[in-house]
Amino acid sequence: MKWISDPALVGIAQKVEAGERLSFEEGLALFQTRDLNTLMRLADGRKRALHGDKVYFVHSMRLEFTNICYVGCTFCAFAARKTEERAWDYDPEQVVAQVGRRYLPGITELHMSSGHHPNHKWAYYPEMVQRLREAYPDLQVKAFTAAEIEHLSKISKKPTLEVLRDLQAAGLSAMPGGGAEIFADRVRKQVAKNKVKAEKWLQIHSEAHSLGMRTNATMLYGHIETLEERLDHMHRLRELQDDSLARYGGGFHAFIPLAFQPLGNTLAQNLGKTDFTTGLDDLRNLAVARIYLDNFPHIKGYWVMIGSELTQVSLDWGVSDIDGTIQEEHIAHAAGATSPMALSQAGMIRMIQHAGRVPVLRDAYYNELDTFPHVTEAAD
Ligand code: V47
Repeated sequence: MKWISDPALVGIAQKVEAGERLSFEEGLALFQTRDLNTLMRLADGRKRALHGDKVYFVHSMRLEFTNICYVGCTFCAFAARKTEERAWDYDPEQVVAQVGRRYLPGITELHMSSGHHPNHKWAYYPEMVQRLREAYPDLQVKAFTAAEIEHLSKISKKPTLEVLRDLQAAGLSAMPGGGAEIFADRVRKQVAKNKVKAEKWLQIHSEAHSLGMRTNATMLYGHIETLEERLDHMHRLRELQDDSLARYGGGFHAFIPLAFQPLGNTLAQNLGKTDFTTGLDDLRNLAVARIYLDNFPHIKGYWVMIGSELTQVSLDWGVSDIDGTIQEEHIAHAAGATSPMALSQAGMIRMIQHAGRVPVLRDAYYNELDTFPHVTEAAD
């Protein structure tokens, strides 16, 4: 390991290469090091030990059924009030029609998360899932963040476990990882004070795991959080994943860092911030996640928020999944994301192949549907 220039990483590198778990202090040393070459190599080693050259993606569709939301998270530029011209709100029939508008043959995953609508009744949600499953039986519905599940528990007056059970019975396949933001109280109070508390977010995911439902976890970084708070966030997820694996034999599929998009939201305005996260911060964050979250199968590079060029580079930094084709995305784009609204399957395959990796088309359950060849030439 003669390439290691930071003495603080020598012992850590030995542990990572032996497949041993890192302590909080060691995780922090990874965040603080300037020896990014070693960080990259360690993350890539872990990724290769798990998945070899494979990189996963899904042919997917995104739908936000409403942007009307009463919660008021300060980082959000997506939420609208009912009276605003840019507000939308689809009833279950319109949701099915919107899916029809975006549908392409071969799409397997429908990812939905939306605002906390002040007036929808509980029955709206299972009905929407059921109608979607009837109209598109091959679509796997990954929907409702833990924050939304808590909202549904309030309006239905049912415990969150029962809400999840009912939605699963209606056809819900999996849960996305949104609404996690940063778990630390100091930050949460400033960015999402009216939203689900950290403990409840974790409890809801644990409940979903107990029902055999797989979920994801996100972390919104690049605003007011410290590196310790990022690692604390990962630490709490690692603990829950240990517990879910031990008790239910499955838990989180993927961890997805979400780079703060700084336009059109009050958090950025109050901070006087107009700059996006830097490329190396994005890569470092992904690499630390890959190493620290040793019980997570996948770390996702989310091209919508970090761009497809950096996502391609991130395949050397521990990333094993690049989400999906998406079709239309509104949450990040409302806050200034400059990425396209969608990628084609061919574009995703090319991105992975030209990084020297093997593209694997998956579905929402991570079943492998197709594998594309390894290419040695970077040119078309
Ligand atoms: O919950 C909102 C975040 C999330 C901003 O599970 C912002 O596979 C950055 O959860 N800057 C929605 N982030 C997206 C999400 C997601 C994305 C990709 C894959 C998966 C998955 C989940 O976006 C929200 C919130 O945490 N968000 N505003 C912003 N200005």
